[in-house]
Amino acid sequence: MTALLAIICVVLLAVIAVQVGKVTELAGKIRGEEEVQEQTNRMNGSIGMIFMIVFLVATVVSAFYYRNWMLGYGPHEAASEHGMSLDYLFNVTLFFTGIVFIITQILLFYFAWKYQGKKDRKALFMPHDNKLEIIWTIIPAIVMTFLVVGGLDVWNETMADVEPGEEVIEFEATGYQFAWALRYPGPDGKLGTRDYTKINGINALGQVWTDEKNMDDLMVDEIVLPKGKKVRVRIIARDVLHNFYLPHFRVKMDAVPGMPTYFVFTPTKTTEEYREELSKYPEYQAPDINEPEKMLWETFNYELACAELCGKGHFSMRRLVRVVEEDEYEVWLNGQKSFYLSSIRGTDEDPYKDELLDFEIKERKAAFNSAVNKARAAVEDSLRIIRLENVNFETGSSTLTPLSRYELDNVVDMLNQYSNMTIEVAGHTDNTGDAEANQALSESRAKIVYDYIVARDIATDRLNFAGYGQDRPVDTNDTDAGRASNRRTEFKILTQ
Ligand SMILES: [Cu+2]
Repeated sequence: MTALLAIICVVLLAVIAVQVGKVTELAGKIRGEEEVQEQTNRMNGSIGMIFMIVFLVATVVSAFYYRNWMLGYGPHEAASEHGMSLDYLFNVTLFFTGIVFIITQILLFYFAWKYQGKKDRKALFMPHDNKLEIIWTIIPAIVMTFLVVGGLDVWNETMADVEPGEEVIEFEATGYQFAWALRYPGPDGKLGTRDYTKINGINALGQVWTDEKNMDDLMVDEIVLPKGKKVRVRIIARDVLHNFYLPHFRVKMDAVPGMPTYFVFTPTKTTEEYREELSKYPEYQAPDINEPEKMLWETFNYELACAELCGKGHFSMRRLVRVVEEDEYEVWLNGQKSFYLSSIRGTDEDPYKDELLDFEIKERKAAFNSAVNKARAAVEDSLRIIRLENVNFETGSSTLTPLSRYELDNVVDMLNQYSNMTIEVAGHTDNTGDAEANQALSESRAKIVYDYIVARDIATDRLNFAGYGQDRPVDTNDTDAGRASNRRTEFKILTQ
């Protein structure tokens, strides 16, 4: 129905246009072509003047009306050091081009009105005027020189890299369809190397795990930065062109596959300070549609966007940016766990799967020693038993897993330290399967541990071994967790 009405309207308008044309033609014939031409000229001139006034007023009024929503104006001062200079440069350019824009528009429409065609008016023939040429070449040239020189100065400041040895926080942003992978260097302050051939389902960046610098690198969901510190972002893309855009910091740089780019900037306002600024403007006193119990200024966040139309999921490349005071940044950074330790350690991807890292060896040794000290101090017999948490066997067999040797070495070290100590090594199983088989398995497992220790030059009269099968459970055999805790290797301090 609406479509039908619209079609009818269009047809009627076309009919009116044709009729007006016909009437004008007839009027021309009656009153004479020239008089009609003059009347049309007058009308065109006046309509032009009205258009000019409405257009200029609307331009200025709308810019004024929306000033507090625009980056660079009202509360939206730049939140970075170089951003202030960029905004200043933009405003200087806007000032000069604005003057030229308004003068040209006024002259354009005024001349069309003032010199409209009249019967006895003749056009002035002016093929060339040196004075005019000089004026409108020299003035723009001088203004342009100042703008370009000033602009270059700001450009060099904006694009400057860090000096060698300068203190800087560096992180890496990799754009891909459709998100950003954000990597921080961890406590060593250095980002580890990458190799595209290593990229797979869990190693999205192709980090090389044999490079020690990679082990403490963090993958984060949100960019957190301290106020007043220089930040350098390494920017790259994995598939197509993306663009790393932080509008509030006036940072914008292409992310190009295969060609690393960078941007250096210094945040000058924390998120809280920026919110505080916004709260002074009535535009931000309205409730947020998404969180009606909060005002717009309270829910403000800096953000990272992709400023390249990179595909249909482009919109989802938004990430939040949080600028905090330096001590809060330290707390945040220390609370993050390295990607290697949380997601790669122990998996098939891990080249160190079958060995412990230095800090893990130290941690386990400390835990073992404290258990030994506790047992040595105990009076009751049952408390003198130490469970070997990190001694494990392949399922159903008495083959030690590669990582078990570290714990067994701790046992050897203990026996060397307390030269009068004697122990009994004991194997236990859960109640799954045949009791006799379990008995045999527990015995052979205890024997393997015994053999390992004896092979490390501990006298055979200082230890013996026993298998107890499923007879001495320490937990229920009805749950997985219970059975796991019943399958165990332990030793008992007999004399110390
Ligand atoms: Cu993108």
